[in-house]
Amino acid sequence: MTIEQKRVLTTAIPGPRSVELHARKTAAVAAGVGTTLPVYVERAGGGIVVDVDGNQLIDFGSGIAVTSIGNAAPRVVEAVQAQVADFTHTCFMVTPYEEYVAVAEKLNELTPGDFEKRSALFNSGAEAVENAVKIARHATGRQAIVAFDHAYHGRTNMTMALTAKNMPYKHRFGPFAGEIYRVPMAYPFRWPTGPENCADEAFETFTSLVHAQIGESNCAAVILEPIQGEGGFIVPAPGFLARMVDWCRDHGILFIADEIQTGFCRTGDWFACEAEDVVPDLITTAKGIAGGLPLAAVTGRAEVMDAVHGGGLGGTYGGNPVACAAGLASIETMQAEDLCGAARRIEGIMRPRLAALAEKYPAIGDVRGRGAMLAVELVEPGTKTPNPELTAAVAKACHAEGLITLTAGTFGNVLRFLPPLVIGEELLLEGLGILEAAFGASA
Ligand code: PLZ
Repeated sequence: MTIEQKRVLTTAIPGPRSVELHARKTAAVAAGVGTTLPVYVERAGGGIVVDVDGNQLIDFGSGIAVTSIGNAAPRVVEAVQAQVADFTHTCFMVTPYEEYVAVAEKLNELTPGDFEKRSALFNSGAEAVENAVKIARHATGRQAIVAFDHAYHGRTNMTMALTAKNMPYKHRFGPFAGEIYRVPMAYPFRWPTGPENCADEAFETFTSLVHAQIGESNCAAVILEPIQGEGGFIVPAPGFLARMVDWCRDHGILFIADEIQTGFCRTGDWFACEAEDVVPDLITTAKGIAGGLPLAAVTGRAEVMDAVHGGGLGGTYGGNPVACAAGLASIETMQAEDLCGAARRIEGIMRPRLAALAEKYPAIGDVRGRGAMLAVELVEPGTKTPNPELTAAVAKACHAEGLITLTAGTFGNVLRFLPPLVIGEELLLEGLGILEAAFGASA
């Protein structure tokens, strides 16, 4: 069923049915599972989410960068319906099927690097990261893994250890997995000596820390999101990524690009590494890969991936046939509808409006991101002191007007925008208008 691409508010947000459901949620669901906006969803499609009270909200979140091709996208619906009627599960490790192989072939073809590759499929981003670490350690015979400040890699034990932020992800959940080392991020806006020095100094700090505290020959891999997601859409200072990866290669250290949030057209390329001509040894993907069905992958150099003995990788559901059918349909949609181009067009519309907003409101300290992955970082005017209160107030004001926006950042002071790549221009502009009004009311 197609949903009219129009914002409609019939009740307060959240409406009475949502309030009722939320009371049931509180009584039934573990308190640790949070809620950004307690609006209960009935249907969704394109750039619209329809709630149980009949409100139609504009979606600037895509379920955290997942429904890039739109919710219930037609090709995905059709492929899933057909697959679910054929068979739902056999376990690929028991009796395999073509859909899994076809997804692996697509990933090997679409990811950066014109060398032979292999892929393995999993269920979640965190699981993909866990497996990338397993593979890197096995292939190199080394243990240390280097992660960055502001990194987010998941909520399982290993990926919690890789994730930088304590609240809410790590607090009282230790002890964490060992042999994880952290280095400063090349974060231009907050680099102590200024953005112009960021790439060089961050690179020097990186190499000297790896040398002095770990030893290059003990280091299996470095993992980095080419644009950090949960950490606040931090784009590394230009040049840092390429230099860091070159240095790693000289020392036999693998580079794992965590493209779980940035991948699949989100930043205007198939993968964010491409903008800097960086070729990872291993790349983790999830989220946008399958239009909302749980699918994730590790893709990498054949010799690294194949280093692991037969039976060393897997899981009951990894590469489930229904998820694979959705993955193939999603990739087909991205290709047929040129969604990389769509992400660039979204940036072309949003970035000037965000820049103008920053001119008007000195609380906006930085506008950044790439493609349809854009953010503003909020500070106390004239300083770099984070302003999480204003961030929360603006997000809340947007929610009340029927615009789904998300926050992010180590200091909770980043408003991030992740519209579906198929969002219509009118909705995009209306959403921006709501955001501007929210600043007017809160800043
Ligand atoms: N790596 C770069 O962005 C997931 C987290 C939402 P999973 N980001 C959304 C939350 O609060 O749990 C993410 C990511 C990057 C890994 C992950 C983990 O992916 O599919 O959530 O496990």
